[in-house]
Order: sequence, then structure tokens, then C-alpha cells
Amino acid sequence: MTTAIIIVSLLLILAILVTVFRVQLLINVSKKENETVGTSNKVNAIIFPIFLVLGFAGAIWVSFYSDPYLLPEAQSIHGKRTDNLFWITMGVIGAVFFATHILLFWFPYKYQFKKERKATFYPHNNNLEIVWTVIPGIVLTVLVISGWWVWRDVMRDAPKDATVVELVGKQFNWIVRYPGDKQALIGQASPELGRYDYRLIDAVNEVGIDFTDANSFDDFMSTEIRIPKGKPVLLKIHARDVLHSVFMPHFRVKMDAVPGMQTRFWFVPEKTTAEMRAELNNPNFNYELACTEICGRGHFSMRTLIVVEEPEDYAKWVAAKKPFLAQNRDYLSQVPANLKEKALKVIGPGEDTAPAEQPAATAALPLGTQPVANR
Ligand SMILES: [Cu+2]
Repeated sequence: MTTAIIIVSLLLILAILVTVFRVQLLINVSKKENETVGTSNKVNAIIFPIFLVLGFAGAIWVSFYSDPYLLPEAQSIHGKRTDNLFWITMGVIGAVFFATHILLFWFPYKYQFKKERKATFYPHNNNLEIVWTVIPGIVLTVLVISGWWVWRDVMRDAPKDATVVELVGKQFNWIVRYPGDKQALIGQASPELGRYDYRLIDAVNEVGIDFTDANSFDDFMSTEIRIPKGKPVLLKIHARDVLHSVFMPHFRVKMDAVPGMQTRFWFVPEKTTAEMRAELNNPNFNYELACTEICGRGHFSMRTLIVVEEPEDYAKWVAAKKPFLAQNRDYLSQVPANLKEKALKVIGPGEDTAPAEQPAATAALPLGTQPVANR
């Protein structure tokens, strides 16, 4: 209680002091009417250009300082275009930033209070209005239209001959599936991914490949993403559980992976991993895919390496890959009887050519006893 009374008394004394001080100030002001503006006017005026210079120095310094934290140089055709847009916009914004701030900080200095000077009353000027409306209007229209132009090209359908890679996000890694190159054996003109169905997902068949679709017979899985240089690559993306997001910073590729729907992104990589290593003088350089949607505890670990190589090397790598079905022949039991011959043509006759009648339920051996695919 005593403490409370002391605190309240102190506060009251403080309030009285403040009031007395303010009254004193008012008396002083009324005594010498014309001297309300003292040296502080000059000091404030001078501070403005000083802040301008310091602020600009800081802005320029921070741009150089943050340079290493910007995205690496774009290594895809569309990436160069989007980067271009970014830097043009930055240029326009930068010019406006410097021009407006010079005026903003210079004017308080130049037009500081002076006894002998009166402000001009300048209510309106149509020409000025037109200039500062039309010029930004034109600049913004050019920026928006050029951005839309690039966006339209980035988002348009991939060329028919694009290399297809399926990326499936799951907590917490990316599953990578390729359509395989044995399309001739199943009577297809071009490589095509087999259908998938979430109900078919199990410990081994991680994306739920549907083996009633002949296109799935030569599909193969990979622990890394390999793509050919200079050729269009089409990513078919979805997620198994929650939202994930495909981010390949070097290629300026970014697309959400959504459960229940497929998203796509296509691009053309311009330099092989080997070329980049030589150029950066860094033998450990790797392109990478990271997840950019906080998807849970292990989000940080959703990193997959990307290897870009010459198209011939890429073709060799694909040819050497064994189809998922060839590595997990138990799934032959899920292949309909009329397609079994085709499937065997693709995966080759195994010593374990399973009888067609084997029911699907018993086909999947307990985890660990089964030959696991590449991942
Ligand atoms: Cu994530």
C-alpha cells in the first residue's frame, strides 16, 4: 500500500513539473513572438541532406553486400528472360527511388523557413498532372505487358518431344519417375508415363503405378533427377500427402506439388553439370531441387540432386535403367492377363515368371524381403 502511495505521489509530482515547464514555454513564446523559430530550424534543415547521403550510401552498400545471397545465374532459357524482367523492373524502381528521394530530402533544406520569404500558393497545374500520370502509366503498361508476354511463353504447353520426369512430393523426400524408353515394345510412338492411383501405393510402389496401363511397364525410378542439356524437360508434379513445392533455383523453376492434382512446368537447361563445374571451378557443384513449401519436420531434408548431361549421355543412362516392373516382378500379378505378354517383352523373361493367377494381395512380400527399386 505504502509503495503504491509513493508511486502515485511521484507520478503526480512529475505531472506538476511537466505542466509548469509547458506553461513556462508558452510564456516565453508569447513574449518574443517572432523568435519561435530558433537555431533548430537550421539544424533540421542541414540534417536532411546529410541523411540523404547516408541513406543512399547505405542502400548502395546493402545491394553489394547482399549480392552473394541473390539467386545464382540463370541456366535455363526462360530463366534468363524472367531475370531480365526482374532487372529492368529494378532499374526503373531504382531510378524513381533515387529521383524522388533527392527531391524529398533536398526540398526541406532548400525551402527551410526564412523570415523574409513567403510560400507561393500553387494550387493546380494541368500539364504537371498529365506528365506524372501518363509517364508512370506508360512505364507500368510496358512492364506488365512484357511480364505477361514472358509468362505466356513460360506457361504454354511443353513441346511434344519434351523429356518427361515425374516428381512426387512426400514427407520427406521427392520420388522421381521416368517413362522409360521401351515404348516401341508396347506399341507407343513416344515414351509415356503409366497412370498412377493413390490406392495402389505401398511401401515399394511409392507413387502407386497402375500396372493395368501398358505405359507403366517400362517406367523406372531414380534417386536423382537426370535431364539432357538443350532439350525441353517437362516436369509432371504432384504430392502424396501435403503441399510441397518444386524449386530448382538455377533453372528458375518453381511450382507447387499439390495432393490430388497434377501441376506442370517445362524448361530448357542450358549447361551440363560438368560445364558448370568447370566454369565455377568447383568440382563439387551440383544443381539441386529443394522443397519450398514448409511441409513438416523434415522439410529441410527434401533435397534432390539434378544432373544435366549431354543428350547422348542422357540417352545411355535411360537405356541402362531397369524398369520398376523388372526389378519388382511380383507386380506382374497386377498386370491384366491380356497385357502380360507385352509386359514380359519389356522387362524380359525372368527366371521367376510368375503365374498369372497369383492374387495381388499375396504378391507383395513383407517389406525388406522384396527387391526394392532404385530408391
Ligand atoms: Cu517441404
